[in-house]
Parts: sequence; structure tokens; C-alpha cells
Amino acid sequence: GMDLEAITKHSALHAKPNGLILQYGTAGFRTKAVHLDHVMFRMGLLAVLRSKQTQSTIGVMVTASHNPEEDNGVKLVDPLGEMLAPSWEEHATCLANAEEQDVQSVLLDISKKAAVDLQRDAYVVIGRDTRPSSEKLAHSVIDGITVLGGQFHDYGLLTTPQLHYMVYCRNTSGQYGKATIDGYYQKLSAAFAELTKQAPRSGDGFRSLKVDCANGIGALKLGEMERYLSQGLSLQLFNVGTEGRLNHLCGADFVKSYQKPPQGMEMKSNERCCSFDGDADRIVYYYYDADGHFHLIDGDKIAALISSFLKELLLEIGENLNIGVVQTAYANGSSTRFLEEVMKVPVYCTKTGVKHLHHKAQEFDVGVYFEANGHGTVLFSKAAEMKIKQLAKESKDEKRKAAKMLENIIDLFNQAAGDAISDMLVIEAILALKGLTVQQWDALYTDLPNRQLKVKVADRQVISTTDAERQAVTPPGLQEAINNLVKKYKLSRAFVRPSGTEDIVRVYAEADSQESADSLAHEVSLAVF
Ligand code: 16G
Ligand code: ZN
Repeated sequence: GMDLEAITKHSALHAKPNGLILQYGTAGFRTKAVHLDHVMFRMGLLAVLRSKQTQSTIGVMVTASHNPEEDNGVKLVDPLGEMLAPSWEEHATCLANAEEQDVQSVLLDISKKAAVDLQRDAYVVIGRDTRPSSEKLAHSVIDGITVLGGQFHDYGLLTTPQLHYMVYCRNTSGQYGKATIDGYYQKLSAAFAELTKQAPRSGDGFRSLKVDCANGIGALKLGEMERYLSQGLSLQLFNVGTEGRLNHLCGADFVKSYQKPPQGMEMKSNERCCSFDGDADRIVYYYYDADGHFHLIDGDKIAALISSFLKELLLEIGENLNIGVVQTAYANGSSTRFLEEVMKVPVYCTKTGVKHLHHKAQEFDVGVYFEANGHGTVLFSKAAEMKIKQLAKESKDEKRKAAKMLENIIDLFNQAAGDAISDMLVIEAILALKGLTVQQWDALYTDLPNRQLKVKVADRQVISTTDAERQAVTPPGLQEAINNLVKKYKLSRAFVRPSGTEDIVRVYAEADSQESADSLAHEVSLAVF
């Protein structure tokens, strides 16, 4: 049962500010850290209910990813390391917004609706990013867990994907890996070493990569990981959090949004560099060419590199395993064309937000998904994994070699969530094996010039969309107006969608030149008013 008195008492110690209403959005709750104490406590409560209901370990991650340092947030991780199920997002929103005197009744209501057996045990694991506010907020989560009698393990500082990994491991009785930080590094570094064993050595014998850690958790975790990597890869870490502020003028979101290098990183021409975001679930690459031009290699081009490599290996093993690439409306038109027409892999488009892409990618034997902003991974179906493992044991020569590579790739990708560390290692392995420079990778295709704008409107919900956010349904006439504007430009495309994380409408446009993309985006944003 529930100790209602204890709940009331502890809840009062984590009181909700009057009138504050928050939504469990695409990335959980996210706002100024000072407004989040009650949400943390209540998410501790909710995690216990979810754990009882699923009879599994549930994760709670305290982070606000690429947001400014003074923000924070929280999200729950479901049993297979996935994002919280949509019906529970609603419960989360209800509970977070309940007035103090209603917390008990909302808890009971959720338990009833979701058929939670309150007699069951509960186990919750917690991780947090490096924000100054995160430690205290994580303790509020723990307070919520314990007041409902749940057990917990606090992993302390973790990247978001590491917490997803832990949850996945714990609920698959260790089959996916050991649910410890050492287990995570061992699994990844072993797969990386196996995979790159065959790679031709570069001139000086080892490969090096510069990493902008966004002054966040990535610095800490890459630092820990380095000794596991031994000779395979040498990392030079920048923005490690000793001086700069988290995500300030650096990190994957900054580099992608402004299409320029982060501050605090020394770059020479043609050097391969990458940026993590604040919780290390996103990665983008970039370099300066010999003429001093900056080139961004975003999630779309990461997907292109990875799917080309995987397609080749799949052909080699010849088992008719299907591969699909999942993108969002933000994917550059050139990337979609390259994948469909040159690589001949089927491409699918889903709504923005990792959970949508992840879900779609589960339909394939090999499902590659990436958002343009650098969040993504590759999922292998159980059947594909078993087939590959069998071939790696039983087949011969080239086929066996390809199967072994795929086997290691499966281990190297985080199957629970997009993971900057794991994606980085996959990319580095592919580049090494293929002997590709960053410029050669970049040259797979040329991005269409594009522009993103934010538009402030009175009520962003008046805009609704369909066709994976590529078509506006309401307000009436908006889509027609966009169609007419798009017609004026070559190779053009544009869409609008209400943001799921900010009180704004986002506009995206691409066209044959930067001037055209800029002016199309501007015209579309005027049509939104
Ligand atoms: C969240 C999503 C991210 C998406 C972004 C879009 C997760 C873990 N994160 O950060 O995938 O790209 O929202 O934000 O799902 P927007 O709705 O404001 O454009
Ligand atoms: Zn993130």
C-alpha cells in the first residue's frame, strides 16, 4: 500500500510553486532548475508506480541536455531503455501539475487507471548531468522513490545514453551487458578494438580526433573511457567544463544551429573535429577546409556514412536482411536523395523527437535513424542479430568477415538510445576501415542551402500538421500559401511546425542557394502570422 501520511509530509517539503503548469514534452520536463524541485520529487513517485506496473527497473535522468546551465529537466526511462510510453507521459503531466492537496488522489488515480499493483516491489535507477543544480534535484527524486517504498541505485554522474544502457542491461538479466559504468566502457571498447583490428594504420600509426565536450558530462565520461581505448584512438578533449559554462558558445546544438565551430577549440585545416551536446546523446562532426571554409557534417551525413557501410556488409552476407533509414522533415533534401537514389535504401520520415524515429526504426532488421541535429543510432532486430551471430560462427572467408564486423557493430551501437560516445566510435571505426578522410566523407553529397527560423505567435497550437509535420492542416490556407511560396524557388521545400520544447513556431526552408533559402524561410514566417 501507500503510506499516505508520509507522502503528504514529504510532498510538502517539495512544494509546487503556485500556478506553475508544466508539460511532459518531447524530452520530459524542462525549465529553469529553480522551478523543478516538486517535479523531481513527483517523478520519483511516478517511477515507483511505473516500476511496480512493469515489474521492471525504471530509469530517471536529471538533465536539460543542450539547454543553458541554469535550466534542468527530468525524464523517465522505460524497461528496454526506451522513452516513457505516451500514456504515462500524461500521468506524468497530471502528477507534476497537481496542487499540493491533490497529490495523493492523483497518485491513487494513476494507480487505478494503469492497474498498478501497489503490493509489488519497485526499483529505480538514477543518473544526472553536470549542472550545478542536478545533484540536489536527484536527491529530490530519491526522496520521492523512498517515500513510496521503492528501492534505488544512484549512478551519480552519467550521460543520458549511459542511463538508458543501464536500464536496458538490468531488465535483460545482463544479456545486453553489465549494468555498470565499467561494463559500458568494456563493451564498447572491446567492440571497437575488434572492429578496427583490420583497419589499415594511418601514417603515424594512430588516429586522433578533437572533441568539443560542451563543458558537460561528455568530458568526464570520455576521460574515463580513454584508458579503455588504448592505442586505437587518441582523443583531444576541449571545453571540458573547467572554465566555460555548459553549452555556452559550444556543443553540438550550438554548432548545428549557427553552422560555425565552437569557441574554445583549436582547429587546423582538414582536422576531424566533433561536438557532443550537454548530456552526450547528440554528435556532429565538422572541419575547416584548406581555404578556411567551415564544413558541418550533421546527423544526415552520419546516417549516410553508416547506412552505406551497413548496406555493403549486408550485401556481403547475402541474407536478405532489410535496412531502412528513418529521418525527420528537417533532413536535408540532398541526404534523402542520396540515400534513395544513390544508396538505394528506403527512407522514412517521422515526426520530430527521438521516440518517433526509434519506434519506426524497430520495424526493420537494420533500422538506421538520425535527426539532422545529431541524435540517432542503429537498431538491429533480434532475428537479424541471431542470424548475424550464427554467420559469424559458421560461414567462411569474406562472408564470415562481414558477419563478424556486423556483430561488433551491433555491440558498438547503443541499442537503447542515440549515444554520442558510441556513435563517435562507430564513425571512427568506419572511417578507419574505409580509409576515408573527413573531406571524402563530406563529399558523399552536397547539402542544399537551408535556413531555420523561430516565429513567436500568440498561440502556437493553432498550427497543426500532418504527413510527419511536412504539411500544415490548420490554420486554413496556410499550407496553400506555403505551396505558392515554394513554387517560386528551385529545389525548394519548406514547412512549419509548433515546437515541442519552446513557445514558438519553427520554420524550415531549403533551396538551391542560401539567398533563396533565406528568403523562402522569411516569406513563410510572414505567412504564419
Ligand atoms: C527534443 C528531442 C529532440 C528533438 C527536439 C525538437 C528527444 C530526446 N529530444 O530535444 O529529438 O529534435 O526536441 O525540439 O526526443 P523542438 O520541438 O523544439 O523543435
Ligand atoms: Zn541531449
